[in-house]
Amino acid sequence: MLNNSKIDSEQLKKFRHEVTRCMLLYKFALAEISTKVNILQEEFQLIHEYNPIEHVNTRVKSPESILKKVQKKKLPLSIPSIQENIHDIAGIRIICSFVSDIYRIADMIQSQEDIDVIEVKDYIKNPKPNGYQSLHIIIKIPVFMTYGEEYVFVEMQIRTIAMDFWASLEHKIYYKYNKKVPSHLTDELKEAAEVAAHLDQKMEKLNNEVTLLKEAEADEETIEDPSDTVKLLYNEIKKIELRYRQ
Ligand code: 0O2
Repeated sequence: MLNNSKIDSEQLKKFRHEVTRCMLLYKFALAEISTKVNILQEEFQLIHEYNPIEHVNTRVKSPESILKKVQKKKLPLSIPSIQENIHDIAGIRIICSFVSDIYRIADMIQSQEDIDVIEVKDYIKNPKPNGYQSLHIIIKIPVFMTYGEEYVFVEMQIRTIAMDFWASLEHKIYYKYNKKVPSHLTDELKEAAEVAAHLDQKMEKLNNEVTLLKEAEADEETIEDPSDTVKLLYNEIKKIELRYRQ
């Protein structure tokens, strides 16, 4: 633990080494979860011919933000305490096309055997009073280091484009007004969150209709001549080969 007493150069070196090791752990944890998400995305695309993920961002929390959280939560200023009590140092944000995709992705991640689900906060079913919506999942994921395996906390935020648009604007307004947003703006933000949720519902409904139409069209496709089947399969294999060579 760090305190105000003098530290010598050996202690400082040790501290630097520990902090670097710790930051690397979070970086590797994010690399692992990103790989898992990429695999799900590609496989989903293959099976359902549709990509449920719009984009993915990862970040390691800045040292300033970590220290602010240490103070806010009145935690001891030590690396083990920070690792144990601050669960969002490594964060991944997955932006999905539709609300149903959020739960599909969440289920697929949560069912993986090497992932420990620590906490789920569903701000979609229960939005925050200000209107914030998102699905938050705190997981623990193993990272394989030279000295053995370490389980690392990662915060996953899964949301739609509309939820993300709202959250990023609200975040800007919150900091612009130094966390004291005038009440007329908080009211309007709440209203905007409801509009965003309505848009999500509407888009999902439209998408369901399009999917049904596509399924009906696919059922009608028949091949009359057997030699056409060979040509068709050959062309399909060529297309797949080209796609996976890229
Ligand atoms: P940053 O800069 O994004 O990292 P805890 O993490 O448990 O101590 P809390 O608030 O109980 O704190 O966790 P919660 O509710 O799961 O929220 C964690 C993160 O969700 C926040 O991280 C934000 O990224 C996001 N978030 C939560 N509420 C809101 C909100 O009202 N508006 C917006 N725009 N984002 C929100 P940080 O650490 O606050 O910030």
